[in-house]
Amino acid sequence: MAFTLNRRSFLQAATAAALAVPLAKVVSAETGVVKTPIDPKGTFEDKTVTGGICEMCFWRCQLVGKLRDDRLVKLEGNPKSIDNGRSICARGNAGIKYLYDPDRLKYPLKNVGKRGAPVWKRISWDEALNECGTRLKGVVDKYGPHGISVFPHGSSAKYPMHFFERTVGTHNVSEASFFQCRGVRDTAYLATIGKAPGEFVDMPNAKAIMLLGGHMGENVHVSHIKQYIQGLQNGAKLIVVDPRYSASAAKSDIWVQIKPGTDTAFLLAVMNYLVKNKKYNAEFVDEYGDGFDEFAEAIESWTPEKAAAECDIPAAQIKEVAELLAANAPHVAIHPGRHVSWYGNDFQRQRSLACLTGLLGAYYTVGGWVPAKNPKVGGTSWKKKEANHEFNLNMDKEEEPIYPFSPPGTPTELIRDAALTGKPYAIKGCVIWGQNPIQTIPGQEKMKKVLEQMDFVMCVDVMPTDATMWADILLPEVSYLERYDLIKTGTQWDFSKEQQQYIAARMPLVEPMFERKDQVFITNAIAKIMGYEKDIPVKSIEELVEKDLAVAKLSLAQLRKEDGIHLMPGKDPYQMPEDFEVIFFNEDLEDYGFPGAPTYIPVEQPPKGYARLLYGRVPVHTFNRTQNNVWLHFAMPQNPVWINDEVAQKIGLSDGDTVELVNSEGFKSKTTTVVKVTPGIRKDSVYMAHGYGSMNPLMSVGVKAGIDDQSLITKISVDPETGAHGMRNNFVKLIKDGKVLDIPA
Ligand SMILES: Nc1nc2c(c(=O)[nH]1)N[C@H]1C(S)=C(S)[C@@H](COP(=O)(O)OP(=O)(O)OC[C@H]3O[C@@H](n4cnc5c(=O)[nH]c(N)nc54)[C@H](O)[C@@H]3O)O[C@H]1N2
Ligand SMILES: Nc1nc2c(c(=O)[nH]1)N[C@H]1C(S)=C(S)[C@@H](COP(=O)(O)OP(=O)(O)OC[C@H]3O[C@@H](n4cnc5c(=O)[nH]c(N)nc54)[C@H](O)[C@@H]3O)O[C@H]1N2
Ligand code: SF4
Ligand SMILES: [Mo]
Repeated sequence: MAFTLNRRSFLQAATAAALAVPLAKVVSAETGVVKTPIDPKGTFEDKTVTGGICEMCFWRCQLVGKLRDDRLVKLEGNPKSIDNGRSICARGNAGIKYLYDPDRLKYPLKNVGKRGAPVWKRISWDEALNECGTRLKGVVDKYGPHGISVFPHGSSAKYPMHFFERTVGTHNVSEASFFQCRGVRDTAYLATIGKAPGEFVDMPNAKAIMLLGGHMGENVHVSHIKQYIQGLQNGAKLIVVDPRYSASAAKSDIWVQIKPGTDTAFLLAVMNYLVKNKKYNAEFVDEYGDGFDEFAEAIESWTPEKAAAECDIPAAQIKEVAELLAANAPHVAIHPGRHVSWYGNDFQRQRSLACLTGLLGAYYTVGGWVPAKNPKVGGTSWKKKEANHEFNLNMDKEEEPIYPFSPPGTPTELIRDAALTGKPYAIKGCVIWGQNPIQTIPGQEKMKKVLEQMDFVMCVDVMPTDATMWADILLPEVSYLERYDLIKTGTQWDFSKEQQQYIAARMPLVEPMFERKDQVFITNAIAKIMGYEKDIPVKSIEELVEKDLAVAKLSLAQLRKEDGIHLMPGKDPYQMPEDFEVIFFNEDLEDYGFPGAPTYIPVEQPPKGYARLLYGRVPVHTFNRTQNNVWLHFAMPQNPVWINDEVAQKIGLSDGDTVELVNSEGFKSKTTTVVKVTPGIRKDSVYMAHGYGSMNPLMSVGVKAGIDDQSLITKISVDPETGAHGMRNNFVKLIKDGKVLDIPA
């Protein structure tokens, strides 16, 4: 493979003094302890292997790996990458600890205890696959294909998801990336500009950037962070709307410390101010806008003063934000956000962001919203059979959609309610693949009941987690460093540079260890037993990747020659499609009984004595999936709960105090964490990082570290247009030394 670095030539260049130190044993004069400075085993030849693609999170940075004696000793960004380049984040770096984590799943396991309190027995792949196939077939035979539910996430879950959805024929698929993450964003922009927005903001060239609840720097996606930093370095003004003094707020020119849940009111007032003061881009709106007059009329009551009262911020600040955006338009990057499942009123907020971008004329323009134009590759997978709408839970009796702006799949709550009531039909089979529904979906106890009533639960994972405890059969998958996988495409994100596109396919950096298998092997074997052998599209994961690459006239062999990344000339990023329009007032929405113009829907406020529970990312973890990683764990072993300093003082809490949390519905945290006392959070809210507080004893590092925010998110709220979850409607008190502390108003 390319770039083979020679360790020996490095050593030759080292100083004589350094070489004079024997590589054998060094005995410390003080302690007498024998130390081996460098393990002298092996050849000292580090081999660099290319073609890696990270999946410590879903951004999929391109990697190279350094191998010593066939063991991966270091991960780095692929120098050829025009995406992340040589950089990877803390989590990406810690991938080697993930790969070699001794707690990882190694063999197929059968639960001979109870779901939730498993007793594991090692079984053979034949036995495991046979059990999965026959039990799932049993469910299909008895209840129909719709009797199966699927909870997938991640690149390896696509192939099995398509099998169950397209070939077996169940609609009951709930993807975490849609219903608990960005689905609302995608469909709200679809309803406004006809396209899901990604995170396509030309931040490097923006004169102003606005982040609404996005906290870049804590939320880390390498190339995206590079764009953001480049924008700031180039002098972009930064507006951050966040109830908390986030990493982004710390870099902002204007920090809007908004009252949680009121963002739509804020955005309506900003837009109304622009319209009333004729500071919007009238030329752009005339040319590309649709329904502008109805829109302007619908939002006209939103004066800065009215929104200021609702959002608990100064009216002058709303005007300041509007003026700053207008002064820099159209070169303004209004970030569409990513995790947008906040309150169950989220579609309206996302529509507002899309309309604001339109008012500023900031689509397909320097520094505005500019979608990546990626190269085409194939999409080989299971063939779609005719959809059977009769069993689509998102259709009512009149065949009208319940959530007409739902992202693909079925809203999670519809699946869970059907499973629990048996109406309109029973759901008795469950496939969990790369998702942790116990900690990802609100209503943990509800999720457990859903799993309890299943006839059969299978789970495919790489680690033991809180979700794997609910499996009857638990299958170990090869990790992202041990497998071939889906293709990643992208473009040069810095539009001031020569435009290029790239194609990369994930290739293993090391051989699979133990008995771990890949998605195609597992899915095909189950499909065969279930009677779908003739539908199987490919025999191996390599064949799947080869077929997809062939569409771009590429192959794995060719990619290997090109150090894992194929580069090609790019397109003009600012070229706008001919039929582009911004739908300010959407009549389809009206036809379905929703407001045609963005509308503010207030949320419930904390009851007396409680604070709202907010959550978000930390740089060194990805949800729960990295909690057992020894490097990342020690970088941030628990998730301190942020509390306002004045509030803390009143209730007698000091920085570092150990606390538990209890919510207004009586659910108490199962573990403890510490308090972070800070002026950087509003008095009506507390904040903690998501993903902590695992309860699986097989996670020897991450178990019971910090508090699981999801265990306190028990109030279920659902966005009426999309069916996606809202998750910030829960209210908590803190408990210290057994004493429940009331949060002062
Ligand atoms: N309370 C709360 N809930 C949230 C969020 C929040 O901030 N707070 N965030 C939401 C968001 S934005 C998202 S995207 C979702 C994420 O939700 P999930 O995708 O469920 O997040 P993870 O906790 O990473 O769980 C993923 C599971 O996949 C496993 N896994 C990792 N790699 C592989 C692999 O290669 N193969 C297989 N088979 N399994 C693998 C992990 O071990 C883990 O069990 O959560 C959402 N839910
Ligand atoms: N390190 C790291 N990076 C990640 C991930 C990870 O797990 N770890 N996950 C990736 C994924 S899948 C996603 S979806 C993104 C998510 O990243 P983001 O889209 O940035 O979402 P969150 O982390 O949920 O954002 C939480 C922020 O919203 C603020 N907030 C809370 N309530 C409100 C409110 O009512 N109004 C406003 N304006 N702000 C509010 C919080 O204070 C916090 O600063 O991150 C991605 N990047
Ligand atoms: S942002 Fe970090 S964790 Fe995510 S893919 Fe890139 S290196 Fe990996
Ligand atoms: Mo997400």
